[in-house]
Amino acid sequence: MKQYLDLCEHILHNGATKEDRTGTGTLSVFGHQMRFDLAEGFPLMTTKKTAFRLIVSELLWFIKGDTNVRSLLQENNHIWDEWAFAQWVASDEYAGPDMSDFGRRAQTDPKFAEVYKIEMQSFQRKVIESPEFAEKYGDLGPVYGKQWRSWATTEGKTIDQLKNVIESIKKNPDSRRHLVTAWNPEFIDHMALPPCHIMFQFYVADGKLSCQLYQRSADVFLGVPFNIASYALLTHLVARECNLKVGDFVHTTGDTHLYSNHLSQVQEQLSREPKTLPTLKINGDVESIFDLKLKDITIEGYDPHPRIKAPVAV
Ligand code: THF
Repeated sequence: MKQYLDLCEHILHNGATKEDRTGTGTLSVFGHQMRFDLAEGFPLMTTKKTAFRLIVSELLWFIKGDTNVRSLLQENNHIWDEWAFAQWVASDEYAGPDMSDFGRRAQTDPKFAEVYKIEMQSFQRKVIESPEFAEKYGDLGPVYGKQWRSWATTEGKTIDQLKNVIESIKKNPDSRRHLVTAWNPEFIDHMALPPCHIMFQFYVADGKLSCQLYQRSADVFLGVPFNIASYALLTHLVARECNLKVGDFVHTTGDTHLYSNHLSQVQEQLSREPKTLPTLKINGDVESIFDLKLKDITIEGYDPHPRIKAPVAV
């Protein structure tokens, strides 16, 4: 995926040094756009192994309208753990060792990293074993799933944006209002993390469905490979639902950054030669997007370069 490697080069050469909320520091550019023709193959990184299984289970979690990490943990998906853990260790009920600023301290202090690991594992175990604990501390607040499937109205009703957008694509494909938004200003303060992928729009032309995402903040090394594959998958799923072929995925990003502790990993990735893109397979026996399970969605012909590890900024 040349578009992605070009973006990495662009930030390395033109990025401004910028501090951020997590205290890690970044190289950053503002406003960038990539376009992926989904007919050319499924845009999953080939220059580093990317865990497709985690991308599918996260997207199905959004599609279900779920906002609790419990079901992710049950599928052995840990990409949202830190944000739930942050709520737990900040609560009155938490009585363990001090976990303030755990994300940064775990990177810099090996002794603390040990203590953190134990506390995190104990948190994960409690979420899995106790539905009551999970309800209280595993919930990330009104994040993506809530806004996509049950946006709260002033009249006490809910709006199912995802169902509505699928209906509108089927009934009125030429509409310019095929939108779903996760940015709900009234509830931003109640979310463990305000949404990064804010809004997406579908577009139909020549029997093909395209999708554009606006992402306010893009962690180019760790998050963006997930975000591209996730929205490419969503486009495939909605196209299948509406009997359309797939068109382009257009990825528009705001603060587009490389974390300062990801730079050597990016250099390593840039030294690698991209390979042929894999193909997506969806179980044809399952009709509705709302009934799909993890095992129904697979990738074929994926032969990436090895994984490159990097710490996630919390
Ligand atoms: N916060 C930050 N700093 N970056 C993000 O990408 C991000 N997200 C979500 C919410 N907050 C964020 C969470 N998404 C990984 C990938 C996606 C995430 C969080 C973490 C990650 O660590 N991936 C690793 C390993 C995964 C594994 O195999 O367990 C990787 O190498 O890809 C962006 O929406």
